[in-house]
Amino acid sequence: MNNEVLDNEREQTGESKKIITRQNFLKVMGSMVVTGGVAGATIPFFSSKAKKEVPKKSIGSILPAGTIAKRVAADPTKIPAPIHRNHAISHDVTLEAKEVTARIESGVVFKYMTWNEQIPGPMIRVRQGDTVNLTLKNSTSRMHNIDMHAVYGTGGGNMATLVAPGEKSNMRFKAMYPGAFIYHCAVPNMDYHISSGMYGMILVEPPEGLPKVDHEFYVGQNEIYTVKEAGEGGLHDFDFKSMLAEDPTYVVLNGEKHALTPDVHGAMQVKTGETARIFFVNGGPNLTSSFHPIGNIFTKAWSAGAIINKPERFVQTMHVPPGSTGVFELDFPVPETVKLVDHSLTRVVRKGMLGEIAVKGKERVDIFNPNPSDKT
Ligand SMILES: [Cu+2]
Repeated sequence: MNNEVLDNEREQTGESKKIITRQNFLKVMGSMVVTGGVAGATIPFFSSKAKKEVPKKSIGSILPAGTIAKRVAADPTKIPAPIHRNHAISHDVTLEAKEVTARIESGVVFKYMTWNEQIPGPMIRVRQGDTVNLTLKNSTSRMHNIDMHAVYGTGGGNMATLVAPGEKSNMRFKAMYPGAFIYHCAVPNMDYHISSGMYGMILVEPPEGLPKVDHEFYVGQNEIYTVKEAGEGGLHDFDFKSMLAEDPTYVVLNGEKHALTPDVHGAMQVKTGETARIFFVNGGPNLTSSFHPIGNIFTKAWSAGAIINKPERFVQTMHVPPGSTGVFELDFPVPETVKLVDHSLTRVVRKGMLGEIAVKGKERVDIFNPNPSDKT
């Protein structure tokens, strides 16, 4: 076993616990403010830590025969139901930090860091005025925490929720304002952790609730930075160098290349005449998404997830910066496949950023006729 492997294993087996104590964490977060943000290179802790976390060689650069990688893409339909309630309640929510070796695409695997083994992490749904008891459970060998943008409080709860390997942390907050908000890990290497999958959404419904739709889907975009080229087989180790250059290997919807398409886990399904609402969260950590439904339009679009604002109407492409969300409604008058993309199209063509909604139903040639010369 060479030193690189040993170094990596030390990091994996909890040496990070000694390095990042709560006290240390405070200092580091303080120095970030002093140095003007999280640019990385000016923060000694940040760069030395970075070196520790990146083995130069993959331990297993070729997948063992018969390896079946886990699914890490969240099912976009598995979300809490809309709220029909006129009073406040308390919610007990537990998020578990778990590392998962899973596929990015066929023959390519990556060591993801997740909340509850899914990307994006579970969607939390509450009503404005509700109280949330949030517990973080850490089943990994690294420190984690949560910065939740629905929280009034220091760091969105990042100090309160800081949790060491094998331990639990807890915070309680009242959801004071409505909207769809990101939550994300916010330890000093937060860009690494978010890129590896540690982000999700909390939806705080306004007291009157949301308009009725036929379907709701929950999806999230993030970048993955690896030491190999996109499509190169085997285990892809994380790459700090390409992250510093903000030049990802993959840009993905729900953590995997083409996860929500018939080729992988299946498209989202609707029928003609129905409506759908998409809850979209951009974990980033660095790239703004130009989110667009090919072959369709957002009939209503709430920028930044600010759902009590008047929506924009019939919008083709919406900017969703990292650390933000968008809420979008669509109509489906004709049968088609709607492709959800980031219209920075290299990310689609070469980096994997694509999901699909399959619309089944009767043709409406009065609206769209692909063969107008046909007499039928
Ligand atoms: Cu983390």
